[in-house]
Amino acid sequence: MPLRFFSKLQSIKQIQMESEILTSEIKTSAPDFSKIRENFPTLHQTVKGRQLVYLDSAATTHKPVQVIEKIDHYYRLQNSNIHRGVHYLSQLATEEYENARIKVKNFINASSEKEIVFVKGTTEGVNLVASSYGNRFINEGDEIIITHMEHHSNIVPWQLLCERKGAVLRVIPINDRGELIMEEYKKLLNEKTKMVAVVHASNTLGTENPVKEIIEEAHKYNVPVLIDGAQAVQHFEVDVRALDADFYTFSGHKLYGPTGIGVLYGKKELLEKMPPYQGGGDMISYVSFERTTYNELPYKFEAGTPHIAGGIGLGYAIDYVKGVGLQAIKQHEAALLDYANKKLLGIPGLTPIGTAEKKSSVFSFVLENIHPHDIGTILDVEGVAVRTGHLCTQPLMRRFDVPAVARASFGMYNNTDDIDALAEAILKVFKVFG
Ligand code: 7TS
Repeated sequence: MPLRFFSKLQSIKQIQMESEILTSEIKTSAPDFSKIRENFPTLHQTVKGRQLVYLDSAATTHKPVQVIEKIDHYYRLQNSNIHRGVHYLSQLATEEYENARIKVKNFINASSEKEIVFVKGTTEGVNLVASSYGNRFINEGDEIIITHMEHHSNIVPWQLLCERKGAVLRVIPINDRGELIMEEYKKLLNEKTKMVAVVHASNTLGTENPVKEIIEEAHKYNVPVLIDGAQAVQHFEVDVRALDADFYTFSGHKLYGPTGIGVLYGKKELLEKMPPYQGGGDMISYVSFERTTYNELPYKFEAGTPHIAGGIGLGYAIDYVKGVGLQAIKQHEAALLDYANKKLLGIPGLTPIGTAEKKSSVFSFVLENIHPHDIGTILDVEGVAVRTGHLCTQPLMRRFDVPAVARASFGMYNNTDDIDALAEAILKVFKVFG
């Protein structure tokens, strides 16, 4: 190994060790969430002259400095294309990227890293399955079951497939609290069902769906199930094998990692049967003008140069989340939601949207006679960042008979002061609108 590379490798190893020390430090003692907040530089700034209060983590989470530094480090010292170079940097980048895949595998307890396909995000994960599995195995008259609370990214890819194939979309209804009506689901399942695609936790309602039971029911008909975990993996532990999920997809940027990278988990036997999603470099084994054979899993589904820094960054985001501990994060966020319920539900004229018994840390609401966009604008002046609109769940807006909602969503770095600031800002909204 050339000397100058050796010294860089030493520094890389040192940074890795430091990161491990940091995460093990957090883990051995109960995490101090006020200290954790200090790790997120974006939060420590003023917006329009006010201290930023960030309550939009369901849209995207901020990134801890540990992840930002790793990405910076990658571009400074390791940048290279992967899977194709014998040179040192290429091998190093490949090792880091593949190591991230192993971290993902362990994070969701998949059986093999071959089952971990890197994609752009949840949206691409669903599109991959709808295109590849759907084109091969779903035909005219077949049925696909989704729920009334899906994000558009778990509706539209299936609709496109239905249009191509003449298949039919079926929708599991929800009750007024925003919970699935499981009896109706069981009635929808039949011999024609060829796929069930369900969100694990709703981005709008916060509802945590009983996905294990949903999967069990579908498997009675030998129907595969895709779980949209975009709002799950950052809030509680997910074990794809315990769930017996066939496909599970999530986005890195909602898990304290970079944008533009996500994961599609698929059971090996299913991925093996599926044709490639896109063609190009890296996904092939042999190419001639007459015939092409494809690479082994997971590369068969990863055409072209991937988001290398993103994959590596996601790996370190997973280290960070595991270092804090998902159990602790879950408890912390449940306490925040509890506090928000106590603080906000008492405000006259505020109606919550989504009151499921099992709920993750999302608080959507409407205010009497005030459009959610106006709420968002006033809150922004107060430095409080929430999301307003249909939240990419238009059918859900119609179900609750609202044009849009305002949504506060919490991450591990939020605290009760943030909720107090939100409550005060909501009172200002009422003042402004009389
Ligand atoms: N599924 C769910 C449940 C989501 O919440 C989102 C994004 C997606 C899929 C799509 O994820 P992407 O990373 O591929 O875009 N949800 C939101 C949201 O609630 N506000 O902004 C994005």
